[in-house]
Amino acid sequence: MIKILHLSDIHLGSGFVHGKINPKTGLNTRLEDFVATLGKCLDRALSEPVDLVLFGGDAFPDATPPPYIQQAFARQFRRLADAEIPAVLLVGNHDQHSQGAGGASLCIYRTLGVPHIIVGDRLETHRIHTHHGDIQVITLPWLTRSTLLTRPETDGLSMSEVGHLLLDRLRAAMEGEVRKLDPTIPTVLLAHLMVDAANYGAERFLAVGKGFTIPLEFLTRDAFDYVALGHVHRHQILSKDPFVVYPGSIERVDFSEEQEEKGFIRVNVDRGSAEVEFCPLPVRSFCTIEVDLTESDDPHSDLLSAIEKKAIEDAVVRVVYQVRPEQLDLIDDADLHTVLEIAHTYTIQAGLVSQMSRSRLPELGVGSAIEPLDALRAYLANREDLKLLADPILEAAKALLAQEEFYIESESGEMEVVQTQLRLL
Ligand SMILES: [Mn+2]
Repeated sequence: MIKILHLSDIHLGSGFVHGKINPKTGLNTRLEDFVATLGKCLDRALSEPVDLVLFGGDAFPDATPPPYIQQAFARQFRRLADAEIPAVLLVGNHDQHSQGAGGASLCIYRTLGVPHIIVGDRLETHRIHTHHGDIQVITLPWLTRSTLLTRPETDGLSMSEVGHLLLDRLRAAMEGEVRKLDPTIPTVLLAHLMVDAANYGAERFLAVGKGFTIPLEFLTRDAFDYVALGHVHRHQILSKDPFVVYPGSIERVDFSEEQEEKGFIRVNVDRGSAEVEFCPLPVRSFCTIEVDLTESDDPHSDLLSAIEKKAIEDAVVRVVYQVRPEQLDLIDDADLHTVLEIAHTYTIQAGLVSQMSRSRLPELGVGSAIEPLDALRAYLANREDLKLLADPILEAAKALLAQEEFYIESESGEMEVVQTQLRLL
């Protein structure tokens, strides 16, 4: 039996907006949180000790992290190398450089020949020796259209035709890897991808408009004893035969992950069987306090009692409240800041609701669920000053939501967003 620790989506260097500068270290506290949490994962790997660590991709927010963030990451994984525990670092979409063959931030570990660290930046099978025998790990990094197709092959094809072609190629390439496998030792597929059966979280917005989804049956093959995934930030088990698992991100990247438990996976794998256990991590909590005070006689007290009901100590807090303009003076801002001081960081968003726009925008009221495009339409309809831009804004929003149009333009989400903004300008 081989003992594995599977973690994913570290995103070291993300979410600084939710932190503050630690005066003792000069570092953003969210970087310190992320490093501490990564440290806790690897503490477990060392204390067991496990035979192998699998990282499912997205080490940093992009392929060119600042040196102090690269170093923080390297210092942690160095602990595994020192303990001679092999680790496979898979390349996620955030790790790939947007310039075609620009490489990935993680490739430096291969270039330097760091012992026991394997970089998965292509579809490839690695046979790894561990203290409890050999295991084969197939790495499948984030795929883009240019990974498997050339431009002439895709000219004139629709997005869904390109998607099918890509999947055919991937199927053939994967078949080639599977046929080379040694059937007598355990096999793990380590992949950074979007499975069509997954529930998405923040990663959908962090990675606008690229790539394609993989059908679950592509992953549930007899050849695999465990399928270790990365990319989706919400932990989920998509299949139990074999286990197909997203550990989720190790820390909350933003408020969309407020309700999600964070952790990593401990796996025991043998040829033909696997046991998995989700191990929660004690991460900093996020807390949204949303309250409509427009009908309140004493908005300040009502706001305070809404805050009191929540556990805000050391949390990343956002207070969102709605008032009518004539109520605004009744909110004591200084008092509010005093009450919120025990939070790690906080933001206060006050929304002014005039009688007129309330009647015009009932669909945007607190607590009502509404499609993003309808919300945008309602918002634009209420903004005289944006009248001329309304159509292009809606068009760009549609394209972003559809995720497809911009995929044709370039491989990089960041660049695609820029293009959208340029179009608006
Ligand atoms: Mn990703």
